[in-house]
Amino acid sequence: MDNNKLLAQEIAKIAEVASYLWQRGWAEYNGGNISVNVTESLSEEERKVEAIGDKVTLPTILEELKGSIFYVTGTGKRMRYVAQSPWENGALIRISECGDYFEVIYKNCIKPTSELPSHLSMHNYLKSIGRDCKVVLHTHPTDLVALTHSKQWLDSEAITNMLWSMIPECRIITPRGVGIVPYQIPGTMALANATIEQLAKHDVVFWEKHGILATGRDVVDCFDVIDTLSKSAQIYINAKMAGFEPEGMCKKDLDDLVPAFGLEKYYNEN
Ligand code: 2HA
Ligand code: ZN
Repeated sequence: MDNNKLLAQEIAKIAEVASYLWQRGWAEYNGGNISVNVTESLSEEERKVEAIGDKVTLPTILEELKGSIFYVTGTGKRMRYVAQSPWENGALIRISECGDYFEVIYKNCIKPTSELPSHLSMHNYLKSIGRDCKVVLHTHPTDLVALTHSKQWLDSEAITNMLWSMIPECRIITPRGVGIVPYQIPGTMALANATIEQLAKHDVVFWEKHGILATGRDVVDCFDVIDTLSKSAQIYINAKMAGFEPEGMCKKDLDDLVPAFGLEKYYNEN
């Protein structure tokens, strides 16, 4: 595993994104967590290495993730240190062949994020509906969390349309819009289940008064999605601070992006 270049590339991208989360001010204290399915980066042999940690029972059987391997950030670890030393602040875990427990297999026996059961249930769900998802990224962007403190924006359609209408890129990068989950205690399966409900229709979910969760194929892409949503929120908030209501792109300008950028496929699902 020490000489696996594909794995090293994945881990380098995770470290890169962890540094962005810290630099952006989205990762105070131990805020945020990352899980990435790296199974395809490992050889058959590497997938079978002996565990270095105990078996930890999962709350539900993960049918879709049997034998899968994830890099996960560690519980209580700081993103700024994940950026510097991903193997001191995260580990590879393997889901058992029956999908009923996980165990740490590499490189240090780091205890995974408190959100691990919820991340895994999201990976499991997205795989079950055929969505090409390898990454769950959770972070605390100040501007986006600020919006979730207003009842006005705790509405998926309202906040999606507002954020989309600030810059064209926003709709292009989040064609399924954003889902909203009312406040729940962090790390609970209640929060995970409410998030999964929203992931059926969206790739990005806002957790009221807490943070954002993005899912996708690539950890850098997930960062870009949150970064673009944050840019829209900053434009909105800046206009409000300057004392005017931002006009926003009109519906026609937003709708014209659909054929121009081939977004129809996202609206013809189900
Ligand atoms: O890992 O952000 O939601 C710390 C958190 C929990
Ligand atoms: Zn959080």
